[in-house]
Amino acid sequence: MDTPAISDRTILVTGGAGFIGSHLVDALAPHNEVRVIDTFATGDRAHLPDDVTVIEGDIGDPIALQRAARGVDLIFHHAALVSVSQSVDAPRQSNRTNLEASLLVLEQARQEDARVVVASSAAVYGHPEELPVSESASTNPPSPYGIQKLALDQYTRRYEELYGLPTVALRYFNVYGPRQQGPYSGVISTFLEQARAGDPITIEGDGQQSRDFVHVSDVVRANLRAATVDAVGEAYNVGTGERTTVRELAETIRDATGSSSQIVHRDPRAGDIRHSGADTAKATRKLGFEARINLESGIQSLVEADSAASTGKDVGSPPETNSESGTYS
Ligand code: UD2
Repeated sequence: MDTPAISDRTILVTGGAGFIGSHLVDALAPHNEVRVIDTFATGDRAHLPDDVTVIEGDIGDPIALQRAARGVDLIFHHAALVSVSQSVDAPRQSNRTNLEASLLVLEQARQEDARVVVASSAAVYGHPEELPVSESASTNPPSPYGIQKLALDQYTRRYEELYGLPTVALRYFNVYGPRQQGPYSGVISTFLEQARAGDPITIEGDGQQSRDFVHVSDVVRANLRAATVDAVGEAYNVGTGERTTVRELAETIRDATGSSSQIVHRDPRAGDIRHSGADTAKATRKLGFEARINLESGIQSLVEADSAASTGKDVGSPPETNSESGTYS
């Protein structure tokens, strides 16, 4: 199914200067009036196109949020404290952004009668009882981050039931791609950095744990579909349906970079989830979304972008490995 073009809308992207938000802004800005609210604590102004309106502020500040949301007809809510370990260290602090301030965003959407697409997470499932994990699986998050995302995910769906607001929650699996950076940025960017530097690639535990890695450009496409889908008041998995072990990932990255880094093992991460993988059937059927970029080509394009940056050449998006065929390989 083709991704709908969204045009001539007034749109707010919370966390729009962050990793996922800024890619979404890139897709929207040419054809819409786009506003971004961001604290720039982790977001980067350099990632924003010139023609967006930027409100530097916190979504927990009702005045700033009101100003940002006035007159919008669509809100993509991506502002969050994304670190699971930080949420364990300071649960109230992350709860303030991930839940309390997020409720302000939902209330503001209600005020403006705007559709809201909310960034939820595979973290809501906790340790899945069955794989792949479907949206109707039990939810038992072990971390404050997961608890906050689960509450937000439920609020998002209930806002449709209670107030008739068109809402969609997107449960992201492990998202990767350009602009992912910083200490909480995820295993792919960490391994790439280690491989490029020739440092040891550090696997936590035995490396047999697995994840469903989804490219940020696919995540953008899922958001664009959520902006127009008829089936609102729902949560959808956003993953590829393919699982890769951390060991395989380390080897793929070492090969793709041509690095001579050693692959080493250290202690497993406390509370780590062993396996995570999306059942994509509902998203395919009701959201009309299927991931198109497989892990190898996604990593390849990150490696090429890096060498192009050092030679000044431009590289496009990664090739789509599944257009409409339903086969993902
Ligand atoms: C991801 C999300 C998190 C939450 C969670 C839901 C990211 C960055 N985080 O956490 O926000 O939604 O899923 O369950 O997407 N690892 C290594 N070496 C390293 C770094 C990581 O072996 O240097 C391992 C780590 O122990 C884990 C796996 O790689 O088994 C993935 O780690 P991650 O931090 O990229 O993401 P995850 O799944 O913990």
